[in-house]
Amino acid sequence: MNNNKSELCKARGQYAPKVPATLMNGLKKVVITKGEPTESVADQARIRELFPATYGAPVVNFEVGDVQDVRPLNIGVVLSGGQAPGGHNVIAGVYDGVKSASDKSHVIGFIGGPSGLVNNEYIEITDALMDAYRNMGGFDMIGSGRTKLESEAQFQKCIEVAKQHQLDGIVIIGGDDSNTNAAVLAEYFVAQKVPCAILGCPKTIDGDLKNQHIEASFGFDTASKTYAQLVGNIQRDAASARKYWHFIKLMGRSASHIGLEVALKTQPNYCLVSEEVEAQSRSLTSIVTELADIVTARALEGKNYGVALIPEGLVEFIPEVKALIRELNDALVGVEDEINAQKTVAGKVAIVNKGLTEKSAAVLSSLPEAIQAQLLLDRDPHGNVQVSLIETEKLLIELVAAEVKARGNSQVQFKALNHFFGYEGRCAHPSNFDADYGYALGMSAAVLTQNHLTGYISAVRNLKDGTDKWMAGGIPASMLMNIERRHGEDKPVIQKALVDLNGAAFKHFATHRDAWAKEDAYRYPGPIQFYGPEVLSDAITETLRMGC
Ligand code: FBP
Repeated sequence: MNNNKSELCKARGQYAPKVPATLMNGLKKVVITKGEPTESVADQARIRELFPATYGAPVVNFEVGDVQDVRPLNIGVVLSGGQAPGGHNVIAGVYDGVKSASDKSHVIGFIGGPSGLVNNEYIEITDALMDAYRNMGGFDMIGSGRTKLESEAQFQKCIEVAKQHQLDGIVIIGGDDSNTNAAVLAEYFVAQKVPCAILGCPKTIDGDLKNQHIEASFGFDTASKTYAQLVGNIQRDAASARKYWHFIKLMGRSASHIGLEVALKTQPNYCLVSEEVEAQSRSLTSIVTELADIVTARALEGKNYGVALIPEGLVEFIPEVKALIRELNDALVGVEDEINAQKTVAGKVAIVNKGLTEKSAAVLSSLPEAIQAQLLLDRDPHGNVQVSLIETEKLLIELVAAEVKARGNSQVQFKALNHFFGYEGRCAHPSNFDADYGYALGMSAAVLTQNHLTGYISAVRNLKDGTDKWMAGGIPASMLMNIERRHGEDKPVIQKALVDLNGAAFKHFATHRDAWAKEDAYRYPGPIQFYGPEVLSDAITETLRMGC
């Protein structure tokens, strides 16, 4: 436990998260109401077949009322995947929730993510430990990991662990893949008649775990506000120094929600939205041409500076690179040792080329060597390309510089700096929104456990309105499932939410971007405010405000 607390940490430790009215009086005063049976978002017959025990469960809402069956609860919590501000508050919500039912309740935290659950590596959460992490960023209280729960042997170990600790519930706090794992585990536990609820909580800074029922994932608010502050600062520097273009890659593995949100907050000269790139089948060349056009037009107005935002996942949405990555994922299988033994990138490429079509081999060889090397790196345990390691911002600078040079206009001075804002935002102090939202999600998970509900994801809705109007409850995870092709197999997975090109947020951006490219319409959001006028301290994201 770190006792070297800054003044802000001390002050934030005292912050009491605001909770929806139904959760205000603890677990003894929350009853549930159940809606109609539900269906999955797609592939209903197949999902029903794969989740016979948990499919069709109703949406659950909470109401204030007296609970008859109040008992101590034991819950295990797991943090899964990338850090997101608000994670410690989910644990605090679970902790305070079960303690409000009985002071004999226990919470244990599994260490290092799902592997901690499988290997029974855990820590008892005490008052002192919990108090040290209330409203703090990061996941360092228990750590996180990306181990995929998929094998029967892992599930069996989870059962042994649940029985050993007499757990009433296990709460898996994660993104779409982790919540999918939670749903599969819930189904397995029911089939094996293990009376321990398995619940999910929507976490990810990427903002892509949302739908009609889950309005946002926690972490998106703080991360996008942190990046917006940094982008605003750079815009001011660019407008002051008037000598650099700044190419800024923003985290967000697949979807461009973060890029779009930051663009709405800061109004930069350029922002790519990967979903649009894919929808329009845009090539890398066309992106470079467009950027070079903007650089040139601004230079002719005497503005040899600007700011361009690039979503982290871009390369996977450019059709020719997407096809290349798909082929690489197969071509890399079985030749890892041979590739690792090669000392040069050219040597590695020569090996992998044997498994590529002529077109993809040509795309690979057209990329700078550093990018080739990054594309050949190992995939994460869920099979994802590690896009945070691919330096798309440098690639674009290199290609735009070459294009500008080829055009030969001496008025255009293209000097560019690259930035990647990713890890800077994932562990920031949670905004009030994420502190409140995470806490409410955790408490909701405790209520679901109290009611023996399994295979649910904690859900808090009406997030656009103040916390007093928030509605807490649970959504059956099977409702969010569809079948997708993963590693050559059809798998049930929670649908990832990409940017809706017909949504208000994207439309606002699309309407204004041409003006933003020419003028300096920069906005400077400044740092997250924790205190002071609510319009500042409790501001929600543009994405949420616009209902996207
Ligand atoms: P989750 O989907 O697990 O929330 O992680 C999101 C993320 O922060 C992405 O934005 C990023 O591409 C990735 O994690 C980075 O992964 P790692 O934590 O392994 O560096």
